[in-house]
Amino acid sequence: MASNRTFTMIKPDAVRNGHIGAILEQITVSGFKIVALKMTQLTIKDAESFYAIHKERPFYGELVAYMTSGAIVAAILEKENAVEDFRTLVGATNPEDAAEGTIRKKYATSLTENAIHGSDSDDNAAIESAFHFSFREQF
Ligand code: IDP
Ligand code: MG
Repeated sequence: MASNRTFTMIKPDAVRNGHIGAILEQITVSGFKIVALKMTQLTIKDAESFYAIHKERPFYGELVAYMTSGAIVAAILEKENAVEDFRTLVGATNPEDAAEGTIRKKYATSLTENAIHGSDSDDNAAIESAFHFSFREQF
């Protein structure tokens, strides 16, 4: 059964470019309820472990440098079929390929600096949520 929660981060480029409010608005009008929220900054160790699955990829160093370059906004979102529906709202990894109206199409800077993260499975949503939020920070 699909879980009803997913995890997101508004990434440093979107925070720097002043898009926190617009992105949170688009998320909530699309039917997602925010059940955890914080502004924070990843350490290099945080980013390396969060993206450990990409360790062997050529862009890993660039990705870690970018993700630690400024503040992020982390959130847990609730909606029926949350993981899949949120990936649709976020759009393709490369903003040039992202569908019209998606968050990456509207707010991403480049393939690496692509504005927002969305968990790719229920298991990863749970792992990533626990990475950022204690039990009492999840409502
Ligand atoms: P996703 O965020 O759409 O799930 P992943 O393949 O999991 O995409 O990649 C994680 C992140 O790494 C992307 O969101 C993007 O910031 C960056 N990234 C992915 N592929 C590339 C690439 O080919 N070049 C540079 N950066 C990339
Ligand atoms: Mg991914």
